[in-house]
Order: sequence, then C-alpha cells, then structure tokens
Amino acid sequence: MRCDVITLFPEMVAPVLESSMLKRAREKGLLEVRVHNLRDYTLDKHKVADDVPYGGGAGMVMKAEPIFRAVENIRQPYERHGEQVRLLLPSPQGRPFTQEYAHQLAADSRPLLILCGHYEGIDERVRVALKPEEISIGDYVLTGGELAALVLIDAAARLISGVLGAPESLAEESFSEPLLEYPHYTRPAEVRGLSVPEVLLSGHHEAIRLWRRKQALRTTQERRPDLLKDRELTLEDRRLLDEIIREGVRYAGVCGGGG
Ligand code: 4GY
Repeated sequence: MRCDVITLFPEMVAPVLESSMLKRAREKGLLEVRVHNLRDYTLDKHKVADDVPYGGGAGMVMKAEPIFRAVENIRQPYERHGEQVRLLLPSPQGRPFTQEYAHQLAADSRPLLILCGHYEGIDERVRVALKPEEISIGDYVLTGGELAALVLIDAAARLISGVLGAPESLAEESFSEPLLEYPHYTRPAEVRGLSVPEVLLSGHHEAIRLWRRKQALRTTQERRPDLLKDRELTLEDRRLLDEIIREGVRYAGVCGGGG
C-alpha cells in the first residue's frame, strides 16, 4: 500500500507512522507513506497557504493554487509510470468510512493521495477541479484532516496481508463479521479477586467457541442492535440469542453512558 499525505502540519502525521504496527508495516515494505508539506508548494516568499474568505466571515480558507501544485507534483512521477492515483479528502461532508471502505482502500493497487484540509476549509475550486473522493470518519469536526488521514491509513494498512501477526484474528474480528468482540482474558487466572470464566480454562474448544460466539452476540445485541437487525442468523446464533434474551440484560452499554 502506497500513500502520499499533503499537509500543513507534517509533524502531526510523522510520529504516528513511526510507531507500533504502522512502523513495522513500513519496515517490512508493506506500507509506504510519504508526507509532503503543503508550504513547499506555495509560490510567495512567506509561503502563505491560507487566506481570508471571500464574502467575509470567521477563519481562514486554504488557498487552491498550492494544493493544485502539490497534487500535480506528487502525481507526476506516478503518471509517468502509467499509474493513476486515488485522491482522498477527509471531511465531515464525505462518504462514511466503514470497515468495508477500509478493505476497499487496502485492496486498491493505486497509490492513495490524501489531502488534509485545515482551518474553515479549502477553496471550493479544489473540489471542482480535482474531484477528490471525500471520506468522513464520523459526524464530528476535527481541527484538520490529519487525524482522519491517519485513521484511514491505519484501518487500511492492518488489512494488508502480513501486517498483523496472526491472519486468523482478522478473519474472525468484529465488523468484518460484523459482530462486536467477545471478552478477552490473559494470565494470571485470578487478578484482584477477579477470575477468568471457567470454560476458557477447560480446553474444550467447541465449548469455548460457543461461549465466545454467545458473548459476541450478547454484546452486539445490547450495545449495537442495529448490527443484528435485518441479518440472516444461523440456527446456532438464533439459539444463542434466545438464551441471551431469556437471561436478560447484564450490561446497560451506551444507554448508561453519554446519552
Ligand atoms: N469528521 N472526517 C473529518 C474532519 C476536519 C476543515 C476540512 C471528519 O474526516 N475528516 O472533521 N476534518 C476538516 C476541517 C477542513 C477538514
């Protein structure tokens, strides 16, 4: 997976790429990310990349010309090799980012060119001329597109074969399924008086599989019933859900939180 990021704040992006899984993916050559400072594509001596909005109002707007120059310069070497780039613009106006969308980015052979906006927004003529694919990571407003760009890269990169340790953890994980995760435990068997569910110590693989499936269904039913709605259930899932419903709600989930 190849990625180019255009930003006014490269120092926001670089350290995340130099940590943990993304760092390892890059070291293995599975992920290649280059960060470009938009200021390097300005033409005036003060390297100004923003200006006041026409029509008045608060805040600043990112100028179109430096963005055009950056995109053209970064695209050029790819196009000389007969490659198209996929231009992405993280913004709250974009198409909602999902696990399926992440798979789609990871599977694309084209390099991703991610344009990070800042301030009040970018000059509309960038959208008109470059027709970037706008992606939203959620219904909230960030100070800029950098964190969203990192979310896209992170979610897509971990789907590349070889980036994660065990490929089976990808196959069974939540949202690919899409079910929420079952609870996890590691040693010791007791911590602060809290024990591990017996079944997980039993060595009965089928019983463990069923227990985990039931927990995943329970959490999903309680916290995200929308994920189960309109979904074909296997007979096994139907039976496990019936058990769960008979046992009653154990966790109030999001209802007890922010709402
Ligand atoms: N939400 N999803 C988001 C965002 C900040 C003004 C354009 C989001 O993806 N990006 O909030 N981005 C804005 C700030 C310029 C980007």
